[in-house]
Amino acid sequence: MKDILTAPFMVEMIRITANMYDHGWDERNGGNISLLLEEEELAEYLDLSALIRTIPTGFRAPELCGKYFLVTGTGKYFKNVQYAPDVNLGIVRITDEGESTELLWGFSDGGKFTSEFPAHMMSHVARLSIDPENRVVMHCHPSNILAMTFVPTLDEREFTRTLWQMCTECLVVFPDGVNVLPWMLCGTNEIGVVTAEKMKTARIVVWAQHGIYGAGKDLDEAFGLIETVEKGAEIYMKIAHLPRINTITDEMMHEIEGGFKVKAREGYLD
Ligand code: 2HA
Ligand code: ZN
Repeated sequence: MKDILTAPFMVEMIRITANMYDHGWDERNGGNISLLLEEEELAEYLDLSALIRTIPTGFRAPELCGKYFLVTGTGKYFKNVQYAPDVNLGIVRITDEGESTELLWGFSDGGKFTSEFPAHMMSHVARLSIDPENRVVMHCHPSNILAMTFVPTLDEREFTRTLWQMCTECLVVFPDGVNVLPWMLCGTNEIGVVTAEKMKTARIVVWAQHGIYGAGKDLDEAFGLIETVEKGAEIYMKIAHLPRINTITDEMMHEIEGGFKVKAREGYLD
């Protein structure tokens, strides 16, 4: 059996949590990540019949039954993952129609997965139904996107268009746009259900006055998505109070569509 701390998925998870912390996106215990693992890749590192304990989920997700996730722990700090991965991360197998999990590695202080496990798992179900390659759901609290949810309307078309206008790369990186949820209590099944519904039409869901969810086929893609949305929001927060003399027009965005072979979300450009 190979050392799991050398597994590419583990190395990448440790690097990305440290990087996100360094970006200021994950203060204290803020943020959480879940990464879908393949049974074959995991079997090189773990005895998949050796279960440590079971942890109930409190929701149903039959679509995920038998699947494996590397996930961040509840109450754990991203800044500490690199120093004690086995305390701050865990690997679970989903069982009982999604109502329970079997812990196979990690959470070695008796901990459990993130309080946002419902939003993560339900979002995996939603994204996999659209894109079978999806592996990652990532949540964090970047300052500018959070700040931006106080200023313009939360109308998704308007919010998305504002971000697309902030840098040329925005339309290229997230042509599917940004979905937005009004403030809701986090850590519940209810916010999980509505987040997952929003994940069916875009890979980014903003939680007003809280943070952002991104999904992708790997950690880099989800990170890059969030990074680009946050850059757009940063530009917006720098200019929102100033008269806007120039902008990226819809005509220019149609040029971007042609040049980069991307298609803006239906009805979002004039
Ligand atoms: O606790 O970010 O949304 C971590 C969070 C909750
Ligand atoms: Zn959060």
